[in-house]
Amino acid sequence: MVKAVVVLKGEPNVTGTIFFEQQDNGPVKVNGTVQGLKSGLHGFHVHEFGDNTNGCTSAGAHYNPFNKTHGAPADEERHVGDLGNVEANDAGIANVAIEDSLISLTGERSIVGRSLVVHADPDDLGRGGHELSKTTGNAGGRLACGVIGVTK
Ligand SMILES: [Cu+2]
Ligand SMILES: [Zn+2]
Repeated sequence: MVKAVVVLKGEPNVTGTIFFEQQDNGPVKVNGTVQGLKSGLHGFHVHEFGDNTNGCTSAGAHYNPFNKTHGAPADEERHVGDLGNVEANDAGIANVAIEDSLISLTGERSIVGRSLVVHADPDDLGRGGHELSKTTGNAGGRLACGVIGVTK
């Protein structure tokens, strides 16, 4: 079993902690909470770099080692980092429970050392018809981020 964790920080009121777990080469379980959000959907992605030197901007683009187009988690054509959306309730809390088979905690699709980013707006999953739909899902600003690191 490999485990990883990320602490999300950014906009003063937006915080979160997300845990990752993977058994052998199985799917990665992604669980945790994000607080301080506007209610509704928020894009949720692994971005390329584990670099927060200039805030979440330094995290770069969506993690995309195979040069694909942006998509939904269930799509064949998607970035490895495309985890879709999390949904915040009326209290601004998103309870995250995702299982994803494309991200990994080891090997060539490893997300360890990269950033997890929560966005201001919904990810349109590539289907919005906006000029940014096929690269970012037009998910808007980066509210909070953090670097995914190995834990016990
Ligand atoms: Cu993103
Ligand atoms: Zn993407």
